[in-house]
Amino acid sequence: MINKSIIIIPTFNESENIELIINKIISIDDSNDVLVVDDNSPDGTSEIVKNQINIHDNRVFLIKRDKKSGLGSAYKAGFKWALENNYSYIFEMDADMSHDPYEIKNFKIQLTQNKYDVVVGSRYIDGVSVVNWPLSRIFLSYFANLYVRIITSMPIKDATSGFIGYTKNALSSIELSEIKFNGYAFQIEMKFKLWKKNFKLKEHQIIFVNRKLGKSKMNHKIIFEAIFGVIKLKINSFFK
Ligand SMILES: Nc1nc2c(ncn2[C@@H]2O[C@H](COP(=O)(O)OP(=O)(O)O)[C@@H](O)[C@H]2O)c(=O)[nH]1
Ligand SMILES: [Mg+2]
Repeated sequence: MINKSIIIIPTFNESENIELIINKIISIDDSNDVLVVDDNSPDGTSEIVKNQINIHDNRVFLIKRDKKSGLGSAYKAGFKWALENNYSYIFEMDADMSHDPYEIKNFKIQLTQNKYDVVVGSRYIDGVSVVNWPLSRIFLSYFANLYVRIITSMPIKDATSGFIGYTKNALSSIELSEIKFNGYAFQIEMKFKLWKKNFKLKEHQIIFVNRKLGKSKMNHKIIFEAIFGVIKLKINSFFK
C-alpha cells in the first residue's frame, strides 16, 4: 500500500484562499489528501470546501465545528482524524498561501529518505525569510522565537511555525488531551514535547509570504498565551 499523506488546514474565514490552496496541494502529488478543519466560518468557507469534496472524490475532507475555538483545538481534531484514518505522514499548514505547497515534497524527503520524525518549515534559519510582513510583525515573531529558545533551550529557530510535517509514529506519541495551548503556544508546545521525547526534528528553510487575501486572526490573547505558556512549559517539564 502506498504511504498516504494528509495536509491539515485549519480555517476561519478563508473563503478567498481555500479553493486555490486545496487545488495546489492535490495537483502537486497524488498521494496528498487534504483535511480542512473549519470553525463555522461566517464567510462560507465550508461551502467551498464541500464543493471541492464533490469535485475531488475521496481526496478532500472536512471537519466542521460549531464555533471558533482556536487553532490548537482545530489541529487536535485534525490529528485525531488523521491517525484514525491511517495516514503515514501528517502535515499542517495555513490556508492563506503564506506556506508554499511545493515545499511539502521537500518535507516528505526529510521524513522518508532522511528519516527525521518532524520537519519544521522555518523562517529564521539563515536571517529572516519573510516577505511582505510589516516590520513590527517580523520583530514580534523573531524575538518571540529567540525568547522561546532562551527559556526552553530547544534548538529550533522557528518554534512558532505552523508549517510542519510529522510521521505517524511521532504524532501518535503525543497525548493530545495533554496539549493545553491553543494559539502560537500550541505550535511551541508540540515541538517542545516531541523534542523532549527525543524525536529527531529537522528545520527546513521556507520563504513565508504574507497573505494577500483575508485577514490575520492573530491577537493579543494569543501573544500573552505564548509568553506565559513558554515559562509554564519549561517549569512543567521539570516534573515529568
Ligand atoms: N479552525 C480554525 N482555524 C483558525 C483559527 N484561528 C486561525 N485559524 C487559521 O489558522 C491559520 C493561521 O492563521 P492566520 O490568521 O493566518 O495567522 P498569522 O499567519 O499568524 O497571521 C489560517 O489558516 C487561519 O484561517 C481558529 O480559531 N479556528
Ligand atoms: Mg497567516
